[in-house]
Amino acid sequence: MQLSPAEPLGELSAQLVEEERQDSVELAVIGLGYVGLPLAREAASVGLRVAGLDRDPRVVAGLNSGRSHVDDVSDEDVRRMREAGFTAYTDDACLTRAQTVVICVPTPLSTDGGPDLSAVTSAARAVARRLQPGQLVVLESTTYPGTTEEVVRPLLEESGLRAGDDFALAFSPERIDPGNTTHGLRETPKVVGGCTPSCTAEAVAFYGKLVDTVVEAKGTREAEMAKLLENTYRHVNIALVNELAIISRELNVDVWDAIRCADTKPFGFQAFRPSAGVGGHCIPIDPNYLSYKVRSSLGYDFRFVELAQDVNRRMPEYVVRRAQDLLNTAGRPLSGSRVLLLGVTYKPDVADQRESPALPVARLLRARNAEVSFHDPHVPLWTVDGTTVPRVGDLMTAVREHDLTILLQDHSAYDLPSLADEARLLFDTRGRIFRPGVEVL
Ligand code: SAJ
Repeated sequence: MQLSPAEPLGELSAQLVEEERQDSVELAVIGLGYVGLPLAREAASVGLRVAGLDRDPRVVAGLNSGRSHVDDVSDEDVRRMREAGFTAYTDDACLTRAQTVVICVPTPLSTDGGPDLSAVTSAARAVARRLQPGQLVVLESTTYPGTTEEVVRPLLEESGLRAGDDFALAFSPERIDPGNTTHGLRETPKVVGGCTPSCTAEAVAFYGKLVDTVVEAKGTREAEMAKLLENTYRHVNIALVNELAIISRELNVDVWDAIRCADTKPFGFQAFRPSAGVGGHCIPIDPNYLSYKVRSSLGYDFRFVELAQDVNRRMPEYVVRRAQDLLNTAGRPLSGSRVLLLGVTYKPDVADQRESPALPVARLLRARNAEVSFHDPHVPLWTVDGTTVPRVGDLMTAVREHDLTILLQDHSAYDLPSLADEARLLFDTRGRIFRPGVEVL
């Protein structure tokens, strides 16, 4: 910056402050995926200056060109963010200029089923290199209780700055629900837990600008555990109804009707429903963080999670066994039969295929020499173990031509009654079509 010597000191410092202010951003988001990008969008929409940091240059280039790669964020959203001053970077220099840094990187499972925190530690090291006194750092990535204190904090304090004294550090679980049109970031209460009360207060003040309700946790561990409780609760209860579905069939009980009846209870019950398996980036993954922490720190199994994993993981095989029985009843072996899978994403009306049960179902069908095809309005191309699965064109023609159609995801685009009318054999794993001739899970 060229300083003209003629400037009176007062104007000079004002100019410096203004230029510094223009360079500074209120928020830097590390990880611009389904969690980070909606956070950046909300911050930009309330007038905060936002920088985004992502290691993928294609993501950065796309965003800076006004294109979104996240289902729930439109290109128009990104263009508005850009007009509000949002810029994406691959270089972490932007972190120096941020008042608040939020880490929203993925926490997948490693090959041994434990947490893979490599993205979190890499992000924490980048923040440490740029850490400034007075900054607020928040981890949003789902992880086991203790990560913020035992993993992130030491990495940040390698900067020489102390959490709680020189900078603030907190954990705030992400609660982004892909495809949810009623509960976005602003409408979903945000839990925050800081390393110290002052850290919590700073995190509350920051999120208070973005969301309607901020909930103070006792500390980082309670905030980390709250997220795992939320998702383990779903995982365990989905496993419960999955096992109940298997048992009910043996007992000649319509489990779907039993769930429908139980769901009339206005308190103390939440309905979950059986399916071909539990997919997505949260529910089948997050509980493993808890069982990992229990096993590694306490030396014993978190049995609920282990059992739920076992039940949910067995659902694809159960579905294929039921398909085989259904074809046998029709006098056809599964081997050589043409089987059409409807819905290969992990849940209805999303394009995300992560951990989708369709994958193991297709794998098991192929292992039994079935000819597998698929249809999904959100998936133009699908490969299983490196082999492309044929995608049928006209759906009504396809269900007439295939020996068996299996409904895995009841996308709202599907005309289920017509499918039931036309299908040669239809196996509904989502409990949507109750009529004679249609097999339901
Ligand atoms: N599933 C069932 N039976 C059910 C509900 C779900 O088999 O009764 C299956 C789905 O088909 C899917 C998987 O479980 O394969 C996960 O479904 P989900 O409805 O839990 O959807 P997710 O994975 O998108 O979960 C998200 C989570 N949000 C966050 O982690 C921030 C979860 O915490 C939310 O509770 C959930 O959305 C929601 O409420 O919809």
